Amino acid sequence: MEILTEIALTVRRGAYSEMPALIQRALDLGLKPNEILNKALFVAMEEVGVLFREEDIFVPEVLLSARAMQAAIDVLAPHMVGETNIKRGKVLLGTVKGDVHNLGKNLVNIMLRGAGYDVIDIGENIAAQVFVERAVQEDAQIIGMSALLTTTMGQMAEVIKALEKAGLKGKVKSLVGGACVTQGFADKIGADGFAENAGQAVSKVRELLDR
Ligand code: B1M
Repeated sequence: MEILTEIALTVRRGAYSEMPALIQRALDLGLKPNEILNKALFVAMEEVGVLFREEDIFVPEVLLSARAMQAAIDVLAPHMVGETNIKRGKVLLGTVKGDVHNLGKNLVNIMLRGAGYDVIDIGENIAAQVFVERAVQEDAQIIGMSALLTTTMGQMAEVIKALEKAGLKGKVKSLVGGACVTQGFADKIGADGFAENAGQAVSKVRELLDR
């Protein structure tokens, strides 16, 4: 079986313990991390999402698939992070309150670090006020928020309101992303930037810091 197909199937089966050796084999064969992400891991998670929506699988199976994907990301991460000593700026990153999805956020983290940014990942289910407090504590120039649920994306607006209330809107920039988030939504809530994927998050951060 072709290795990318094997990786996708392994994510779907949620066989996380098989993942590190499989990803290493793909890297040894000369496949690039981006190819593995785009042609196997993302494709598999999309399929998992469809199976879940159609109730062919349930939360426990989805959790195993997520664990398999994280195991793959852990092996890929050192190959995605470039060697750089230049610190270009600091980004505070988290998944908004009510939301525990973290794979996309973790990828954004890896890509930003790879591009030379300092990243403080404050985790998942983070309240608006905590985003702002930690940004001040850490002296971050950008707050990056991830949301995967239509029921939690509104929390991004709460973070922006909290920034406004603290007199920090414009000083600390906001970047939003996640499967349910769009440029239109970002504009509506007054976010400074929107990125569709982890690669785009890097160019957006660069753009926001240059502004
Ligand atoms: Co959930 N889930 N889930 N889930 N889950 C979705 C999102 C869903 C679309 C599935 C479906 O119905 N087809 C659906 C949401 C529907 C909606 O709101 N419209 C859903 C639901 C309903 C739920 C629960 C409510 C289910 C339940 O309990 N009944 C529940 C909610 C829990 C909660 O958060 N409170 C739930 C739970 C879970 C698990 C815990 C089981 C697990 C998450 C485990 C984990 O993250 N560690 C899970 C998973 C895995 C998914 C799917 C299948 C995959 C998500 C994923 O990790 N994708 C998902 C279906 C789907 O998205 N197709 C689904 C891979 C990841 C790399 O992509 O996060 O989109 P993504 O990140 C992308 C971009 O969006 C972007 O970059 C990444 C790519 O480069 N990006 C950013 C992300 N964040 C960014 C931030 C940026 C910039 C770009 O700047 C700061």
